[in-house]
Amino acid sequence: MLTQDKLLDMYYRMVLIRAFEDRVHELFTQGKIPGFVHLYAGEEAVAVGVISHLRRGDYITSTHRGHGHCIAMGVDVKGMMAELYGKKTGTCRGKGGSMHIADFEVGMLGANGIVGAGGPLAVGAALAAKYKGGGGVVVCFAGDGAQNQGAVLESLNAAAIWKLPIVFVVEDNQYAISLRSLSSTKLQPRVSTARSVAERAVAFGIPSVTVDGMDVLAVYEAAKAAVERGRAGEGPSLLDCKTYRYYGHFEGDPMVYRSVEEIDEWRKKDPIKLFEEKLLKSGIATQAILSDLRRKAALEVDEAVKFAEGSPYPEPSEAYTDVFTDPYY
Ligand SMILES: Cc1ncc(C[n+]2csc(CCOP(=O)(O)OP(=O)(O)O)c2C)c(N)n1
Ligand SMILES: [Mg+2]
Repeated sequence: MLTQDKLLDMYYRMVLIRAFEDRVHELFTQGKIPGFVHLYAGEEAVAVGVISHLRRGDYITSTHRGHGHCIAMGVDVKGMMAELYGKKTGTCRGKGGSMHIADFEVGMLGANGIVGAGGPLAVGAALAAKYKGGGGVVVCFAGDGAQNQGAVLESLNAAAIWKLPIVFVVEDNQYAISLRSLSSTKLQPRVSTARSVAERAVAFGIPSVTVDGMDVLAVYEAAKAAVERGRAGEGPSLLDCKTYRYYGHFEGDPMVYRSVEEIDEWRKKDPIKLFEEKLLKSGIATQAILSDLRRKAALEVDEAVKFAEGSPYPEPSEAYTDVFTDPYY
């Protein structure tokens, strides 16, 4: 049974992700944030629904669209915003940017610019967790497009054969850049003839379930069983979460491959609105409590922007510190 505190904490994390992403969209448009940025707005229920089961010592691997995973894991948003600005006070001292935020302290093994690269990292972390004992679990977030990467398929196989404590979370936001990757049944398949990753998991002997990824409580319930399986040493599971990204693939994407009507349809199923309705209807929260939490999230993001803008860039002399690049190679 979820307590009121836990439910409101989940709500707060969702609105904090949304506030962060909406602000980053504005800041990017104003030219304040350099580099590539992929926003998670619309997909909040997936990260929060799953990560709400994790405890200290568990790990996640992430994607190029990693801000939501970071915030749900408890990465400090000031450090995240400074990282996006390329500042010295960033989570990775400004050297990683949006696509490479990692914070091992909270179990966040890193966003990743290489699609599918989280799979092998999750296998490694889960092998370590199994070896150490103690019931640690690893969650591997990956997109629908990533499911067609060889490394991800090999990771599913390795996890199954070694009975690793991994929850593979597919964030099926309907697109891999501009292509419908898996779920389209009406169109001629251009990427894969598989209709769902959940079906494909069966071939690996991995229990899987398809989940409404816009409903945080549905994700939470599905993840509960998967995380418990992992902790009990029963091996991996896969959650195929149907969701949608509100912004383009990356900031600056002209989005010619989808219609405004399609975006509006999904926005009607907004995960935050849906959760609000449930919290109000069940008497867990009042409008006043929810709007206070939204205000608190907006303030936290304001503070993060102030912090980022007031922070220095790394010195040119530090170009080769805190990175793995060998300048003489
Ligand atoms: C190995 C590799 N191949 C291709 C790319 C280029 N690329 C970046 S994101 C992306 C699509 C990923 O789609 P999906 O896994 O569905 O994630 P989403 O962006 O929808 O969250 C591609 C092909 C890459 N970064 N890495
Ligand atoms: Mg996708």
